[in-house]
Amino acid sequence: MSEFIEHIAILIERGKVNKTSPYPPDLKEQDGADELARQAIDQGINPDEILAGCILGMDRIGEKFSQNKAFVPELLMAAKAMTSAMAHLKPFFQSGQVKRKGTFVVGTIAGDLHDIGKNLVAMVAEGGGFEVIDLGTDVSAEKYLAAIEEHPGCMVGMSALLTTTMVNMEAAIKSIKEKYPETKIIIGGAPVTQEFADKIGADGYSTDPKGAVALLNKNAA
Ligand code: B1M
Repeated sequence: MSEFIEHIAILIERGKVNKTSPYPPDLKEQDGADELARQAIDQGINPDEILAGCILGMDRIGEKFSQNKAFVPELLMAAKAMTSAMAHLKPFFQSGQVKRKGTFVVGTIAGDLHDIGKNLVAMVAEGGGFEVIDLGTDVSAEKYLAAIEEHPGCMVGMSALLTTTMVNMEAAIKSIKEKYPETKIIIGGAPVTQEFADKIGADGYSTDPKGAVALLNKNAA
């Protein structure tokens, strides 16, 4: 990996969005992921290589988050930096020049309005090279089914933060598996456990965004 791409990875890991961003204080007035991604494209660096640098940065902060060495604000800033770099790569994705690993339809389950964890999973998945279709919160089985119909071959993610709503995952999984038995479904959220995931027929469970992306990678392979 070139020094330039490693620099982009570091800026994303550190959550440095652009030159005017005051965060992190030690990088004040320095170029951020936004400027570096633009410069990389202008220099003719392959967009795949730029994306790999972005993913590496998100991967590193995701790992720190999993180990409790980084926290939600840092993950959010890294995701923001990643988004600013991705904006420059979007035209290449849209033209099909850069291949996404797959499509990930994600939402917070019916009855549940908590979305911070789900948003983190969505951001890290996008950083991990997946196209993310975020259905938002309070997502019914019907809404998941409509999204699967619209995105054939997608994987599905469900998040729940309440003991009263996690049970709604079971019915949603049942509906999806009845109509689209091949669809891989992963679940997570504070009250969810591996035991619960096994019981309701989910294909995977993760405690954090990094683990969720590892499951996506496994199922996309
Ligand atoms: Co609510 N709330 N809340 N709340 N809230 C909890 C969850 C609660 C534990 C607080 C408490 O009582 N101690 C409690 C649930 C109790 C229970 O069911 N056992 C609770 C309650 C009761 C409620 C209401 C019922 C309160 C009321 O109105 N009486 C109500 C319900 C509304 C509804 O959803 N219908 C309610 C409302 C709210 C707010 C709207 C005020 C707000 C949500 C704002 C928002 O999300 N935009 C809120 C908040 C902020 C919380 C707490 C404080 C924080 C949740 C959070 O965002 N954590 C929470 C208490 C707490 O956790 N300390 C609480 C940070 C987030 C990064 O973590 O979402 O767990 P989390 O995501 C993690 C992992 O779980 C994992 O990755 C993330 C990063 O590590 N993960 C996945 C998540 N989804 C995943 C999916 C995956 C894989 C991993 O694969 C697909």
